[in-house]
Amino acid sequence: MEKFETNLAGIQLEHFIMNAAGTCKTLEGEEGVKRLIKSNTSAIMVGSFTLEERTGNSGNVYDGRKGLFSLNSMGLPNPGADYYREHLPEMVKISHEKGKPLFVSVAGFTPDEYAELSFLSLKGGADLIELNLSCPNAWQDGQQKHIACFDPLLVEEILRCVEERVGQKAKIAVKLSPFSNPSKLNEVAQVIGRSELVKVVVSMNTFPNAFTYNESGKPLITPGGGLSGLAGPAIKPIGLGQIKQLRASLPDRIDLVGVGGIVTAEDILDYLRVGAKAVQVATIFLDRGIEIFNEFLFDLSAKDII
Ligand code: RRO
Repeated sequence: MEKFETNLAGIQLEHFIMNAAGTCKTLEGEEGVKRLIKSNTSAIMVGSFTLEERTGNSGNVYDGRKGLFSLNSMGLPNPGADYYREHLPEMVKISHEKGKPLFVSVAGFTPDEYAELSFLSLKGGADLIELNLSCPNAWQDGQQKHIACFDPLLVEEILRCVEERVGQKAKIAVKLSPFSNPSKLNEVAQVIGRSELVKVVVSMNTFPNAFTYNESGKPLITPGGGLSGLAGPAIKPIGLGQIKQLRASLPDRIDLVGVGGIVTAEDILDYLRVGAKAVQVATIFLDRGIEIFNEFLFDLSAKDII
């Protein structure tokens, strides 16, 4: 697998394909990690997790048309910081025993929460923290919470607070939403590029507030009146465009991870061609399960890659 080796933030990876946040189920315990260590993912991404435990949104929260798109409004279901404080060391241990780094995605509702969550994840032994600046599905009293990455000043403040708490050398990634406004993407990239804290940018999260009806003419997804995060093959060209723009805007020292609509080995190569060093998969993993990593690696072996 030598030709697939890569590294992110100086962390050596056996190959460049891993699961995306939101796909490793930790609500019921460490089972998600135990399942993923049996797979051929190169790293294990857990979370996103929040300070408080959350049951997540209710009703139909994940659906779609296989091969076209998925929609979700999970609403950050996770067992909260206390659970991670207790169980993260064991998750890290079993991942490391299988030679897989453990990455943790954290989602704060304030800059201080991002700082606290990063601190406790690093203390628990996580190899990399992914600051989820792009969750589209947090609703409270009928109001949708801000998506942090669309506010450059807020991003700056989050990075400042996290750096103050964990130090500049910590291995920190940020995960962004897709930007439809190129100047806004560039503005946020400038903020990130100025921070020595960020070593990796992950793009992209789901496209916020998509909507469709089911066969009975009702919103397909229940929470938020049906407004939900769009993922899957439909968004791949957007994902490639985000990585291409980010590669042009960010300093070379920042590694890029591409996510969005990967279904085939060719899709992975496309992300690498536009500047990603690794990729994450969500929808295809949820559709097809842990075997997907082996299938990608098998298909890639048959191709000429540099
Ligand atoms: O939990 C979710 O609803 C969710 C999150 Br945190 C995220 O970052 N992206 C997404 O599509 N769903």
